[in-house]
Amino acid sequence: MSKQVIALVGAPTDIGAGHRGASMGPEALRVAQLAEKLRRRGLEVVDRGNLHGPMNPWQPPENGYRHLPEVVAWNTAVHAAIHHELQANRLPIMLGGDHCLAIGSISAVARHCREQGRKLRVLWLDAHADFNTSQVTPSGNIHGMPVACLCGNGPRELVEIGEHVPATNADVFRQIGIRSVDEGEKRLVREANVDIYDMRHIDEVGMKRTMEEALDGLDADTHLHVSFDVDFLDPSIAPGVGTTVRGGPTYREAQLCMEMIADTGCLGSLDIVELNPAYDKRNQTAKLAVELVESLFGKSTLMRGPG
Ligand code: HAR
Ligand code: MN
Ligand code: MN
Ligand code: MN
Repeated sequence: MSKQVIALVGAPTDIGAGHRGASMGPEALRVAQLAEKLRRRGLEVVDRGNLHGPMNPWQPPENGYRHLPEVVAWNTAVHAAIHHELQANRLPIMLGGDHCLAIGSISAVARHCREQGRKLRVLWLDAHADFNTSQVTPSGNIHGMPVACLCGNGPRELVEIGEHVPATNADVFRQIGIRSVDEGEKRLVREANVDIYDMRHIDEVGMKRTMEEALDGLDADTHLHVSFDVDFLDPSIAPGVGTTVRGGPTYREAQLCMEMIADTGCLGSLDIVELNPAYDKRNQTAKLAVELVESLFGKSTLMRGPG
């Protein structure tokens, strides 16, 4: 197989979030030299620039959803762009933007896997389960709903992005770092039997065993998608997000997580979402995210392998 090219796709919007500013995420990642750092690792990287979509009208929820038509428009654009890159055998990195955009990216990845007869595994690195519905959401913010939508539990317009309904199912997800789940959402994740490695689990068994469990069963036919919500990280190292939740993975735990994913050799696509430069200082959170993504692409901080 020829060397895989990485394609950066910017989606500068905070349309699904409860705080403004994630729209600046793609540029912050570019300023932190995401492309250059990956190229320094010998990888080929093309930057597709930014997708376009509606402005954030900053309206209250309607029927349990904030900005539903705008969220649909952005996700439709993301789906098309990510599927296009996968089709051309490139490894897409979606630069968010808030986490509602994972509906577009993961539905595209799931569609591509179906077309290629490949298995899908999604690692959802996040403080939040993002499994809310309009009935149980405390906010109406759709960035709290993408996993539910991808599993068919959401508004028709979002559930149908990507043709196949549902786009995927709860079995493919492994959620890591979870420490904030709303009351009604707890019942939904239990009913759907989502595989959640919460912070309690990481405290008890450590990141190493957690990742062994989450990555168990991958093989050469598995496409691994990583959906990296930057609020996964402890806020002491990653303050540049809209919804910080204390008690997240440390710098070393996050590095180990990324290194163990790299070791699988299965990584096929990535989202970097919820980075919010309006809450950051000196772009430190973007720089950390870039450092972790370097590890995800095989840069070990230890003296192992070709690092
Ligand atoms: N659970 C809360 C809600 O639905 C907040 C969750 C969204 N926050 C995120 N996504 N950053 O992971 O409103
Ligand atoms: Mn999230
Ligand atoms: Mn395809
Ligand atoms: Mn989150």
